[in-house]
Amino acid sequence: MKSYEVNFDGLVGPTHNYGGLSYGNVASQSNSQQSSNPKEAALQGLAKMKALMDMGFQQGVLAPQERPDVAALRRLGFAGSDAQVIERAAKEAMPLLVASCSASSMWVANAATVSPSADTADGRVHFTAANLNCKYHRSIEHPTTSRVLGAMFADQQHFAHHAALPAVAQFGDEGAANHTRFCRVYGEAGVEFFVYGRSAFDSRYPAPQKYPARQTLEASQAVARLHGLREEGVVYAQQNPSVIDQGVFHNDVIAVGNGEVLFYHEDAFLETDKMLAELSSKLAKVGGKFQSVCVPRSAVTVDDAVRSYLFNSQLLSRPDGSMLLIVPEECRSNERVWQYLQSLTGAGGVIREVKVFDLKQSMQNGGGPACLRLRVALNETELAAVNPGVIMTAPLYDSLTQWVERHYRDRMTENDLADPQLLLECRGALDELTQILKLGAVYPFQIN
Ligand code: SUG
Repeated sequence: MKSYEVNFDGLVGPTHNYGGLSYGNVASQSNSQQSSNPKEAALQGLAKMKALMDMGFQQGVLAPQERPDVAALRRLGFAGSDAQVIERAAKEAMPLLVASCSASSMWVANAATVSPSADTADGRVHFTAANLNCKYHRSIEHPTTSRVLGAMFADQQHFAHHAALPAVAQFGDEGAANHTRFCRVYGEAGVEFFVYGRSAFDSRYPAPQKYPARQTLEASQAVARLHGLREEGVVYAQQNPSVIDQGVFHNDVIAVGNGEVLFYHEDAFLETDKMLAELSSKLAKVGGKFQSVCVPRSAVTVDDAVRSYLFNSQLLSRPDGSMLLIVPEECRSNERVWQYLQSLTGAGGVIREVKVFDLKQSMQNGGGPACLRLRVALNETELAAVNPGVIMTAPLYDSLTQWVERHYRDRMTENDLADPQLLLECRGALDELTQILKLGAVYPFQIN
């Protein structure tokens, strides 16, 4: 049976802004308080989805969340009408209003961890929504994420959904941003690779000194158990704590894998050789031939990687078995990174082509091409069971583009977030979106 990697991209929501909310994420911190352009952000994302679809890849779309999140503000004690809740939060606790307005759900690599049916004990595709416990503005995403994923992958014969892990830092889980799957063919059993930043229950593991390690070993292990993965099909590795302290807040900022290939930076992991050997032997047991492409620090420094987002790229398989790398524009403007990419694609290895996309609006908050997509490997039968409303087509691209043009503002600053009109605008837009994507009622304003 045919199988595919389907990329579901997060549609950027209408409140996209630079709140400076993510300590440890260099871009988010350094662009804090700049004015943003939500319309441009959404169109840049849609252009990437369309381009991949046009290249022949399976592409889907994941809806944004209801923001401002008035219900979250109410839980923090702001009361009255919706307009009063926003007004009071703006007056008394602006940072909380900003957090409740973040469009951060666009980075759907953090929405969930997904295990394809060939890896799981019950032969279904398993999803665990990420608790995103490290940052308040992200920790409020998972209830709606679960409803949206449930509406996209509704068929219980093929899809199993798990609630987010307990909402404490010890089980901090950031989803697919720290999870990669290696396989020979998408529809066959593979090896799932979980990368964690620290252990919450075992003090022998080192930890970063400056910035938080968002993913714990215990969270990764819990996800593997929930999904029914075999021990032989799982590899755990620790991220190098010193790169977390240099701004590598997720593994997908320093490594990316696809098929039988891992593309990674020399400084990405601890005990790299041991980890590579385990990946290689476990992949061999399911018929795969592991291949690693290491980028030496002499060619690209960790700082270059963090600034250019070289590794936050999408590594995609082409029909002839070679691979294509989708990188952000920032890779072309970094001389060393661009030079490295020229030599990589010219060397006759597996990665043959690079395509550049302008995703500046998202990049300025620390979200590159790979952050914007959630990969779901599906066989033909499973793909047919996905809600067809969320699969990208030329007409869907047109409707979404027009929808963005109609509803999005082209400039947003902190002051705009305090405007109660924004809430009405967003709800109107999202109500229409759920009809376009045939999701049914998924947002708090639609179900309460
Ligand atoms: O969680 N930025 C996101 C970026 C997530 C990128 N995802 C992956 N690497 N997979 C984060 O730090 C910034 C929001 C703000 O500052 O307005 C933010 O949430």
